[in-house]
Amino acid sequence: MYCIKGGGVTMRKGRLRALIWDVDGTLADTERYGHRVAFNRAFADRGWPVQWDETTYGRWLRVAGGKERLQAFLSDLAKAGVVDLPRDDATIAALHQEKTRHYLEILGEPGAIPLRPGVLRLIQEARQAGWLLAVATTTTFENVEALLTQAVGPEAITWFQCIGAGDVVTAKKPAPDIYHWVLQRLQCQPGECLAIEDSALGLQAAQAAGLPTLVTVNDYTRDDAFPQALAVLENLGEPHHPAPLLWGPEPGPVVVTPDLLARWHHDWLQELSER
Ligand code: XBP
Ligand code: MG
Repeated sequence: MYCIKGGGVTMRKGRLRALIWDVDGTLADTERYGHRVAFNRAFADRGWPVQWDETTYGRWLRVAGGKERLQAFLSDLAKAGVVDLPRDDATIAALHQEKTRHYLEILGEPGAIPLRPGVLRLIQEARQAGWLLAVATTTTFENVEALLTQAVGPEAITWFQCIGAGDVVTAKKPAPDIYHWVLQRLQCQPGECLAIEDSALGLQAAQAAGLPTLVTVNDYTRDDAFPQALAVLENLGEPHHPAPLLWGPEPGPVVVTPDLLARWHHDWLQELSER
């Protein structure tokens, strides 16, 4: 392992040995019919005259973290003179707990929110390759556990050596803190890992921690800007259904495998060292 400098970050160059996964939008399309609906049910329970339609919710995704999103939204409504609802810390925390309960209920329905194409395959192939697996997410730990359990089974969470979730750090994405937290626990250097994200906020967080980052877009993030991503894809692809590549080091479509990632990762570090 040796040190290289480039793109404003210093990293130890090494072989790829860990995948760090974002959750919402990356492992699964959870926002539109999961989190959004859960927030709306929590508003309705209180009789509050607010609801997020699909488009408006998409705009509020620029604020990462459920509690932070609620706080920003309610402050905005008050500032605009629409409605002045309670938004002290205790109310936000209670409202967010109610939202989490609704979200877990939604995930409790069988087949509620499937994993995105290629996710389970790549997780299994990465395990076979002996790579470490981790999660770096803004969402609450129980949500990650429930998502993996309903989509795969109770064993899935144990495949991950480290789950960085929710309030384990105070500064949420786009701050790099959650990635630093995970890297420290994995005892890995950024240059030995690869992050998989779906949004500009997530990409910024991973890159600020020095991580090469693959992006799989969804309908809420398709128009985000993804400068310096390793590649930008529709999804991770399956052998019978390779994924269109929106931007990347080679022409698509592709099926993202450990071999492909190891090659892209190697070339990315090589290029960084030559800058
Ligand atoms: C996405 C988020 C989350 C969820 C809500 O996180 O911003 O805040 O929308 O989850 P990521 P909570 O893409 O990092 O997985 O309400 O549990 O915060
Ligand atoms: Mg995300």
